Amino acid sequence: MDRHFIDVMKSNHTIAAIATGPGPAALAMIRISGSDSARIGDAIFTGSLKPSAMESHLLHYGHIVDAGGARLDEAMLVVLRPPHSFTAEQMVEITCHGGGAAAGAVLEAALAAGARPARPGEFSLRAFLNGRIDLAQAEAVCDIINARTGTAARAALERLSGGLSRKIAAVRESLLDAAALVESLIDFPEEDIPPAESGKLINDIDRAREQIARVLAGSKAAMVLKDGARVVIAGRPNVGKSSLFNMLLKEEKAIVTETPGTTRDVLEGWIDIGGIPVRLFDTAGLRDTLDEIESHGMERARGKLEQADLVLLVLDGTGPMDQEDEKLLSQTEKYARLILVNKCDLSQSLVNGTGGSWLKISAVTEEGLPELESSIVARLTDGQGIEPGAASAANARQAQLMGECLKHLEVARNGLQQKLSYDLLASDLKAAIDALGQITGQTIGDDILDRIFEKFCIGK
Ligand SMILES: Nc1nc2c(ncn2[C@@H]2O[C@H](COP(=O)(O)OP(=O)(O)OP(=O)(O)O)[C@@H](O)[C@H]2O)c(=O)[nH]1
Ligand SMILES: [Mg+2]
Repeated sequence: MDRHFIDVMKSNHTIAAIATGPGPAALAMIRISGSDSARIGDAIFTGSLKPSAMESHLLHYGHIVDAGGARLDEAMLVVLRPPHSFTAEQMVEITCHGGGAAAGAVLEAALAAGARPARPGEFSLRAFLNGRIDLAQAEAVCDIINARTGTAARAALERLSGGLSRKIAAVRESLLDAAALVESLIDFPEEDIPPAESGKLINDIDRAREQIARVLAGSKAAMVLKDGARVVIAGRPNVGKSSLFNMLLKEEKAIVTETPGTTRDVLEGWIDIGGIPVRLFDTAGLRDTLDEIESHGMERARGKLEQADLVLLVLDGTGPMDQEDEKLLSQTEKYARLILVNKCDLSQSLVNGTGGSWLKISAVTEEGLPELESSIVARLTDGQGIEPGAASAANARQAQLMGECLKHLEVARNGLQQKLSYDLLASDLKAAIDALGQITGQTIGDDILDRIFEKFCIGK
């Protein structure tokens, strides 16, 4: 069987990687971590001081050289002595010129001097294994790198700072105290257990349930902030879908004309709506048609509807509701949707037959835009809204573990009320504590660590 990726990563070999992205750039950064990092620095850096003689955290100018002493690039080098580095190990960070060639040559030199190429997430894994950050914080590192909006980055930074971890740790501590109390009661005959103890346990469990439920309740918003959402604009031809798309995108990307059937292909663009990264799609107008090209476009539009987190169904407010509108209203009922009545800057004759809450907008004058944006945020977050500072489960793994914790606590509470055995209670509490421990990484198997860290990028 293959050796666990984690086993390889747990070895303390000194590792190196380019931490910055590929492509032309002013600067690039190469990271080296492990007890040999300063020695490797000595072999590849020439300047007024050898890295092994440098003071920690002070930047030095010099050149990176190959084994024969030939200069590869100009560089700045810093040595970070343990435990004050990202990995809590000795680290060397080299800033050289950007673009693949210079950074690649510096990395090659570090590898030739004895470093091993780092695997994806290996620096973060070492930070976790060395106790610098917990697992929820390591996941937040990944989330910051992948954040598409400033708000999403801020929410991830809050998790990296330990916002979520502290909440989980506090509940876990209180449950550990409760479990200790239960252990002390196990040998008591049932009838001798003081009622005060049992009341305290119920209170402790209820408080833990409440706190975890609160953290879990914000998870929809936290996840949509992190993962983004797919929002699809759909409707009959000529109702103003492409105009709305351009307005939200703040760019004249889609062709807009008075001729129905203008848009054929699906167009897309990323926008920030209330901090949520939204992948917005403009689609071909839906109607009965014999035109082959238009039919293909409509097929694509219907495909996009299936994948949408939210559909913006656009109606034209200037004409009366017709059969096509009725048909689209019923066809899109199964999707999460907002119904928009467009062209509200012109005289209106559309009557809201269903009495539902339809939003009036104008893709020309931008009337109704703030209401539209806040409605989109509300729908995408199940009404929770966006709070980047809130500590919430930010991925399916964390949410699932919180759900498991709640389930075990509920069983424990019911058992207490029914005066079931304290042995059972102890095992329910232990299961709840373990679930929380897996969120922060105190109790977690190597296979799960494998799965989490392999998703990271190299150099992080
Ligand atoms: N006055 C006014 N005109 C609008 C508004 N929105 C769109 N229009 C006009 O309506 C016409 C159709 O707009 P488009 O955005 O191309 O409509 P569409 O739904 O994308 O049409 P297809 O791509 O053909 O399905 C254009 O002449 C737009 O200028 C609006 O809010 N007010
Ligand atoms: Mg269009």
